[in-house]
Amino acid sequence: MRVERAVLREVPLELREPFDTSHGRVHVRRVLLLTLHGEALEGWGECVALSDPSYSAETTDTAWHVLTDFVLPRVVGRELGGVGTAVASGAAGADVRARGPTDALLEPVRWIRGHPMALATVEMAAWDLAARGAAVSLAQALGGERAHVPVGISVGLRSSIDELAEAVARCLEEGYARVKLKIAPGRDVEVLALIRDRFEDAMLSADANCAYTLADASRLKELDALDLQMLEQPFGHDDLVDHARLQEQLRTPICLDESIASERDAAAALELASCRVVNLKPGRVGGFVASVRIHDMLLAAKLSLWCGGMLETGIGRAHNLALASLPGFTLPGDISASRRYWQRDIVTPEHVVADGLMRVPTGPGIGVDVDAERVESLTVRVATFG
Ligand code: OSB
Ligand code: MG
Repeated sequence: MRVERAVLREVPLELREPFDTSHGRVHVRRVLLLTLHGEALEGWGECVALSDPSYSAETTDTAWHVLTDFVLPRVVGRELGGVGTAVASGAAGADVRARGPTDALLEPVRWIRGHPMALATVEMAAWDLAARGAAVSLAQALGGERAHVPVGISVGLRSSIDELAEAVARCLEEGYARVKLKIAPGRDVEVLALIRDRFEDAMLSADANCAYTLADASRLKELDALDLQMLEQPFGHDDLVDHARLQEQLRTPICLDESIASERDAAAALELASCRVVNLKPGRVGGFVASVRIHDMLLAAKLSLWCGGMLETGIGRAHNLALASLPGFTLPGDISASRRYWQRDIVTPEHVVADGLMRVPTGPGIGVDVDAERVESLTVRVATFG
């Protein structure tokens, strides 16, 4: 199938409540949505870059720049591969899955350094389009096996313990299998200890978003008493060595998020024993091909894996659900229901949680319908190619 046309839109969407982490607040999510058209079908991609360079170096605006000035003009008009053999599975399937339908499509942009989130927007939209072309679900195309995936929720920093405890109680009532709490220096051990006291049996984890250094090791070791499922990304976004040093001294498993920006980083983290768990976000590593390769590597090495989130709309959540249906994603992902962030999602049906599980869509491609009219009416800028 030829990719005949690409439409990139910026759609600012207000979160139901601001989301606070150790690196700042998000209230309006400036989402970039990409539509790839081919053979009267369309594939959707969502760029996960935040509006500021706090989580990673990319932003909504750098992604817009790279996509419109360098990527989309070179990709439109080119051939998209199929996903047929991947669905058939087996050794040949594994090979095709590892290269993906986008190998030839993205060949003219391989020289671009960095910008994985911008590139993943195209890569993932292309997988959606290719899966629709083959009339299979994205999950099937990627080699997914599960019809439902376990899901958790990420709770931002709160101004008081009571407010936080209330939020945790609500999440557990809503059925989330795991609750992740954001932490920051001065808002860590004592807060988590109080929450642990109130929710003795809950599966809890903590995410520091790079807010500590090795000098905080003794403080972080106090977390071992709290029976956390994991401690996510305590140290720098590009660190693997200090994480390995901390993991040696810590019983709580370390989970890396920001530090795993590529397949190479995942291999280095394995070699150095920097973590026991990985939070894989397809946008952060450049898309599904890299994600599936990392998945296969970590599964073989018996590391635990789960799919993270980036405050996505229902489009990005559908991509994540498809990925999380692969067998190596054994821990609950940060794949919360549409209503967690949105008054009204831009897809139907909305994503819902029941008993700690979310259904993986089975329709063609991402398996949800995009409310194109609403997207159009919310669009603040648009760029069309082809
Ligand atoms: O560190 O996992 C993170 C949101 C934005 C940027 C980074 C992170 C997060 C989350 C929320 O924790 C995940 C989600 O619910 O989408
Ligand atoms: Mg994180």
